[in-house]
Amino acid sequence: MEYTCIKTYSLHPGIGAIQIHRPDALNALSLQTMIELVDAFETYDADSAIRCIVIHGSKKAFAAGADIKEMDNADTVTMLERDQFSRWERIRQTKKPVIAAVSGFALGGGCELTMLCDMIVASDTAQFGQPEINIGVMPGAGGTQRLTRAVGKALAMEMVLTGRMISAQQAFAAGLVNRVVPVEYYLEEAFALAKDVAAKAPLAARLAKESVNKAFSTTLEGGLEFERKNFYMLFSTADQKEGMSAFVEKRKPEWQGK
Ligand code: DAK
Repeated sequence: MEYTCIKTYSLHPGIGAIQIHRPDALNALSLQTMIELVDAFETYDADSAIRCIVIHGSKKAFAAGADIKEMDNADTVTMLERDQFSRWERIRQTKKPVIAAVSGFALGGGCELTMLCDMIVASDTAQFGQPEINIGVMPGAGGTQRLTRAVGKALAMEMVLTGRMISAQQAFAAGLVNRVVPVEYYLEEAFALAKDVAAKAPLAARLAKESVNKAFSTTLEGGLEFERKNFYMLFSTADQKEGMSAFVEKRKPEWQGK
């Protein structure tokens, strides 16, 4: 697929990068942007050379939300027919670890997109918010659910009901982001984290990601059972043998992803 709203590139081995690129609209997530994002995520997910994905926008905006200019005249049927939700679901189903590198605005769908990722590296200029209430609606891609789980009811309720943004430091204090770094270094920091993740055994990373995410959709008992099965499953991989032998032999493991 030819991309017009995003760019994809790979500067480091094992790491697939996606840049949302609609500078005139603060990277608003238009329908076309979502179609391209799904394609980029699925392409990287299917590529065995890629072990971690980094998504970012520009210094000014990660993404200022869904494209309001595409929604202002839409009715319920149009919104249902566009079936945007299925695209968000497809992104959520990415099996490889995904890191969001966020600078500037991450609002509405932009904030929701960061929360679909597994880790968030924020620049000190990042601002997170769910301002949908200011335009007469409410979050529609997980904002009321994932934000509440990430930052707790008090702050989520305040953000969703007032539309106010929080700073990167507030987001860090609330547990929404992994770290905050000066804006000059946020991409470097995100890629350093991605390199660390990409150096691990791919199947273990995939099942570990799946297991952590399971904690958000099941009981503790169900989650522990899920975790246990994934743990046992890794004992039938070549990488488990390699990882443990390498430890015993005091050498660096070489992963096959098998
Ligand atoms: N959509 C379209 N255009 C946008 C945009 C957006 N969300 N945000 C900014 N822009 C455009 C502006 O219209 C402006 O374009 P021109 O007028 O120059 O043509 C350009 O980007 C620069 O924006 P500003 O001039 O406004 O820049 P400022 O620095 O003054 O202000 C701002 C920055 C981020 C505070 C402001 O632009 C703003 O408030 N933007 C809107 C933020 C917002 O309300 N976001 C939430 C949108 S609703 C769904 C899944 C998800 C969603 C919905 C459904 N399904 C699964 C069904 C998500 C919904 C949303 O995200």
